[in-house]
Amino acid sequence: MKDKKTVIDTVPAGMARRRFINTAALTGLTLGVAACAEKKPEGGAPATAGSAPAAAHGANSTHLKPGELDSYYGLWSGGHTGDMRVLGLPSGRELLRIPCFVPDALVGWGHTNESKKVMGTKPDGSLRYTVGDTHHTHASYKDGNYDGRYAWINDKINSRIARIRLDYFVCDKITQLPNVQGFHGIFPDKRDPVDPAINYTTRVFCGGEFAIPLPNAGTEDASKYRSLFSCVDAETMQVRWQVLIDGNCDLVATSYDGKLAASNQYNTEMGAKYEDMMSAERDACIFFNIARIEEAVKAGKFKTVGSSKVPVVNGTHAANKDPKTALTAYVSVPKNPHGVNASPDQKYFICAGKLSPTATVIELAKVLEWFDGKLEKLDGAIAAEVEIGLGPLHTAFDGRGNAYTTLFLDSQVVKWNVEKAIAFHKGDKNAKYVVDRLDVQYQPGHINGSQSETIAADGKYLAVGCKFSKDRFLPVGPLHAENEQIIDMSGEKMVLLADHPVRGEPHDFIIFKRDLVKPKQVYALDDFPNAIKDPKESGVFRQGKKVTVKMTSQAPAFSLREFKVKKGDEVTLILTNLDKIEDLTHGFAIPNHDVNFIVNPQETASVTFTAGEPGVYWCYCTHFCHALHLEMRTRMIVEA
Ligand code: CUK
Ligand code: CUA
Ligand code: CA
Repeated sequence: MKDKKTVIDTVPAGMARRRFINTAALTGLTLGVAACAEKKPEGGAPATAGSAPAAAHGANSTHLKPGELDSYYGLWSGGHTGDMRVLGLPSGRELLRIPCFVPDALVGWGHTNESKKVMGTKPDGSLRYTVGDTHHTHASYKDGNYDGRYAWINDKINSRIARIRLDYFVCDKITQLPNVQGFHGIFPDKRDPVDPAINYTTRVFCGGEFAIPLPNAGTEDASKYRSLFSCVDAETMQVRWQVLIDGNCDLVATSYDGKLAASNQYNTEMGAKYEDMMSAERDACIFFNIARIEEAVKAGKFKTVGSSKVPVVNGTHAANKDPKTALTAYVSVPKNPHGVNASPDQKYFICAGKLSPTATVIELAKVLEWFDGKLEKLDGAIAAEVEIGLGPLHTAFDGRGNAYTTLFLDSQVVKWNVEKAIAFHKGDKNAKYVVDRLDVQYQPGHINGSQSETIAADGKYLAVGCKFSKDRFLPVGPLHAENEQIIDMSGEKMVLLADHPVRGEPHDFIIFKRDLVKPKQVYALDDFPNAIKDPKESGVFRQGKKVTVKMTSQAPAFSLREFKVKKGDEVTLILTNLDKIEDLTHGFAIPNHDVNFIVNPQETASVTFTAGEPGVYWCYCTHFCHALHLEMRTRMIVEA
């Protein structure tokens, strides 16, 4: 293990000498992690001798003086908490959690009727799902840069995609993908492939990772399972179409011209066990020709699966042999690749090897030539395939021609130059494409740079999501925080700036300049059809056993000082916050009725519950809003 780095740096990266990780080496993989646990803390010493200390660079720092604002937003996937987290960068301060797939106690997500409608309910009114597993998040584009309209995030467990409005930073729609299990990669298109006037995102692509029977009626013969690649309309959030493929989808990326979407495939073997999934020496990166797929849908060349009405076109090998009509192209990539990322110069897609120590650079122009029948072999689209280190996963960019790839097994970030890698691949053995290596703590997964996946990549800050934090923070029992590290990427050498503990497990994130979003800090009353615009509309309105309570809040009082209902009533309580002042949020909690939610300035929210045992229940404001916050109460009197 001690010579690992030297070996990689000196062994010629010829195709014949590639050292794939085989099944036997999987044991080594686990051992590697264990060995790291015993590794003495190195104080973040850079991997390369001669990496200068942070002070010598001084270009960028994570330190902000009190009251100073961050210069970037970060949108972080929340992982098991099923939310999106908003961070300020470079400080790394967490500013907000936007609940999406999982109930949230602070805002009452999953408790209010409005949020339940977004999340989806069973016929009895209870939530369909209360767990989630978000991995990937990306935002809408215009002219190759973020336009601040939307962000999207996936839920792998239940194949749901959530949209976040970036004016209010709230989740406003959730769609479940039909006939998909393990929805993993997600990426919006960057413009329309046909209409040049549409220079912004109108579609979001979703990769299906687990193959299942289609339709999903139990069968043990895994060779019959298939995966679907889905396209969701960015505005309506309806599923527009799906593509039946061979193999599976993992991560997703899109070209800047809008023509292609790509997804790396680690299970072209279509295996059901991990040994089978890693039996082949090469897998693939699949490219989807968006315009052709939509022509096929228009021409009625599709089927449907089960009860779903979504058109499914055939993107399998067998149906796409002729490049001139092909909907898909499968470019061969070494063993179980992970991650596909589009470079900000708009020219390349980069797949990391995971079980191969390589990165594969695929040239967009060549893939398009193949679709035009001008490139005989798809392998000709591979511009480079070079060794970069062990366990490469995800890649970020600095806009200066360099790629930064996480090496899970090496616990490093490797900075490498794309054009030099191409030169090396073409035979220039003097081309030193590896620019720098930096130890990170430990076992990094996702990586992203400021503005990295846009044409405005600015190469300032790099964030790395380390899966293991081990000794980096105070011990807090068996469950460790993960370690999100911030790196100064502005110089030749990377400089580690800061560690940040995060609750597991975020996976993916994006970082963009703060002026790209224009958040509104107060709602408009008209945003809510059930708003109570005047305190005089307050009152208790009964229709049999169904009771509607209308109320407003204005610090430090609710418009009703008390209200009466009867035991067993189905009570719907609608609360409008008439305060207009920024940051003046009120809460509303009812003891013993499982009710607690907030209303932000000019927001309306409602809850429906069954009135319990007769008695007095002090409903109180849960959000500190006023000197008389504790006095801000109303009584619910439940009569027999
Ligand atoms: S996967 Cu997690 S480290 Cu779901 Cu994005 Cu690569
Ligand atoms: Cu209103 Cu506290
Ligand atoms: Ca494989």
